[in-house]
Amino acid sequence: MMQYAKISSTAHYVPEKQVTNDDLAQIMNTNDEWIRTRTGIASRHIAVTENTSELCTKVAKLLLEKAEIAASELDFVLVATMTSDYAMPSTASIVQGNIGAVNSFAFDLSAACSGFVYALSVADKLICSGVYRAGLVIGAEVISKILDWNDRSTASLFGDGAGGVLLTSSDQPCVLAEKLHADGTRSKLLTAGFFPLSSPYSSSEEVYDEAYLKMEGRGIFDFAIRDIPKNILEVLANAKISATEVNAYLLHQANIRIIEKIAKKLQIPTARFLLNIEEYGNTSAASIPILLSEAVEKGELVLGSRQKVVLTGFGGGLTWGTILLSL
Ligand code: B82
Repeated sequence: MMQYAKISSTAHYVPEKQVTNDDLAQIMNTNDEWIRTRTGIASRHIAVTENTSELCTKVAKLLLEKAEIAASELDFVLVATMTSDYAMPSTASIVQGNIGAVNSFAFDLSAACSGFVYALSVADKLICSGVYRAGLVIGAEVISKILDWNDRSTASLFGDGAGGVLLTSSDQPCVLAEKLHADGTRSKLLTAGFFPLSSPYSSSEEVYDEAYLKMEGRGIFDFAIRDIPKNILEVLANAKISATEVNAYLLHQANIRIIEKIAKKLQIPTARFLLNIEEYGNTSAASIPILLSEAVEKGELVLGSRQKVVLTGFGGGLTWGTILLSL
C-alpha cells in the first residue's frame, strides 16, 4: 500500500519578553504609527536567555506530548533556521539530544523564510518513501541576534519564535500538491551572516559589513507581489482546486501590505489569509508554523478535518514555495 504523511500535532513557543513599538521608540528613533502603518507590526517577542535550540526543544516536547508519542518513536528531527546556535553542531542535533530521540537522524535546512515549507516538503517525501514513519519539522529563529540594532529600518521588523509539526505515516495524502522555487541570481536582495575569508593566505577584498541582516525592501517587495500569486495559482491548478475552495491561506508574515496585495491579485477575501504579524513581527522560518499552531489552538483549523490549507513561504535565496494540504 502507498505510504503518505499527515500532520499529527502542531505546537509553537515564543520567548516571554514582548517588545512593543513604544518600547522600541525608547531605544531608537522610531514610533508606533510609522511601524504599524508600514508593516502591520505592533510588537515582537525577543529572546533574553533562550537561543534557537531552546525554543525548538520546547516545541519538540509539546509536539510529542500532544500526539502522545515517545521521542524514541521518531525517525528524524528537521529544523529550518537561518539563526542556528552554532554552524556546527546543527540545531536539530541539539534538539535530538535534548528530547532523547535516540532513533532519529537530525539536520538543519537553510532556506530563510521559506525554510518551513521547504522542510515540510522534504519530510513528506522521507515518509512517503516508506523508509521512515515519523519526524519533527520545526521552523525557528532568534533573528534578534543577527539584527543591526542601530538600523531602525530593519530592527523593527523582526521577532523571535518557533513552531512545528509532527509528521507521521498515513494511508491518505495530506500534501495534495506543491511547488518549490529558487532564484540565486537575486540572492543579494536579502542577506545575513556573511563569513569573510580570514586565513593567513587569503587576499580577499570582500566587504566586511555583511554580518547583519540586510534587505533591499523595494526589490523583495516586488518579488513577493509578482512571483507569489503565480506560485499559489500553479499549485492550485495542479491539484485542480479553485482558490475559493481553500479554507485558509497561511503566508509568510513579512509585511501586511504584501499579504493584502497578494489577496487582491488572487481575488480572495483578505479574511481567508491568517495573520499574526501584529503580535510577532516577521519570524522568518517560524512564521508559518506559529500561524498554523495558533489556528489549531483556536479551533479555526482542525487536524484530521480534511480542510484545505495553503502554506506559502518566500524569502532569502531567493527561495519560495507553496504546499496545498488537506489537514
Ligand atoms: S519596505 O521595503 O519598507 N516596504 C515595501 C516597499 C514598505 C511597505 C518592506 C518592509 Br517595511 C518590510 C518587508 C518588506 C518585504 O518586502 N519583505 C519580504 C519580501 C519578500 C520575501 C521576504 C520578505 C521579508 O521581509 O521576510 C518590505
